[in-house]
Amino acid sequence: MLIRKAPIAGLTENDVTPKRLYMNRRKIMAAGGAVALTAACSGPQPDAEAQSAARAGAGEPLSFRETAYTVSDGELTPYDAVTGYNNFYEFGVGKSDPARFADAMTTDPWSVEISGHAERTGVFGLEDIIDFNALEERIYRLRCVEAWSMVIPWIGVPLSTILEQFRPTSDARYVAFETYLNRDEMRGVRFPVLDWPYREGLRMDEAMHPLTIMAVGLYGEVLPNQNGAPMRLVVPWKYGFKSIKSISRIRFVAEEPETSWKQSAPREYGFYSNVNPNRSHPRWSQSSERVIGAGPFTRRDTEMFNGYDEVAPLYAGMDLNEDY
Ligand SMILES: Nc1nc2c(c(=O)[nH]1)N[C@H]1C(S)=C(S)[C@@H](COP(=O)(O)O)O[C@H]1N2
Ligand SMILES: [Mo]
Repeated sequence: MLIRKAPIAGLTENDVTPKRLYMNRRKIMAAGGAVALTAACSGPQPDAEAQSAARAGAGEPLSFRETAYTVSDGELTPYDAVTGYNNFYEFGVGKSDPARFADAMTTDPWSVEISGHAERTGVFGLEDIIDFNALEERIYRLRCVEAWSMVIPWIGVPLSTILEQFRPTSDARYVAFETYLNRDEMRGVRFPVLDWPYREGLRMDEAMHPLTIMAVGLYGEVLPNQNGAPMRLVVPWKYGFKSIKSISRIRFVAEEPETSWKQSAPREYGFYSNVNPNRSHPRWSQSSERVIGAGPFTRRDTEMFNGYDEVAPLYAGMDLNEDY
């Protein structure tokens, strides 16, 4: 078996998920169904010490449960594309800038400020708000509004399990998120491409939807910085830009919050950012998407809600050409 790094004390070989093996297991799963895989992969839960060690560095292995959310039909995007072709403008606007420069970001220790309409607020450590013994894998397609997409095995927890801990009040109709901002560590924020810090938001029901996760890993490992370590949203039925990286602030608010992309170009990027193949971006079509990692000419038709039809009731009565 292929192990790049020595296993961490407390983790057995079974907990380590090298990428090649991962890929092979995925192929077996495609052939043999998910049930057998779940049995083959459920290992012992490592203790808390091993868990905090495991999250100490990008690329260290994480333990997680397989879940039924292997809802995407596509092949997994190769690891090198997932971690080498990124949007993280705080480190530059080039696709390879995040992989080159995001290592400068300090992600441990990490604290998150929780404020607004909730009974419990304050500053919390990453381990206080995420249960590293309850991680699950979700294979989701992330689609950028630039009309490309990737299929990524994310590791994380439902966002609802995080938000519930703070007991939001009935005034909390939206949740606003902010990315960490450090001018010494982020070479891209010298340029006013966006109004920093990067901001995003969800309506409360979108945030609490079981498909919405806070990811802490991918491909069985702690998130690399370029993918938004130590925690980032993944909202699979929306444009990738809703999936805000390296979150350091969460606010429960009554009004629709400002979001960075909408603020920078309101005609191009809306608050809802739902994948809607019928609504073109003003400068290009959204009807099909380039499949990253699959060769330059491989495209697929873009699906409404990225194929996650179960979210349609959230938008009943809204015109998604208007509320884009
Ligand atoms: N803080 C922050 N979060 C961000 C971005 C960013 O520039 N800064 N880019 C967004 C966009 S446009 C996309 S498509 C996804 C890309 O995620 P990935 O690099 O992990 O594939 O991150 C989103 N989250
Ligand atoms: Mo994007």
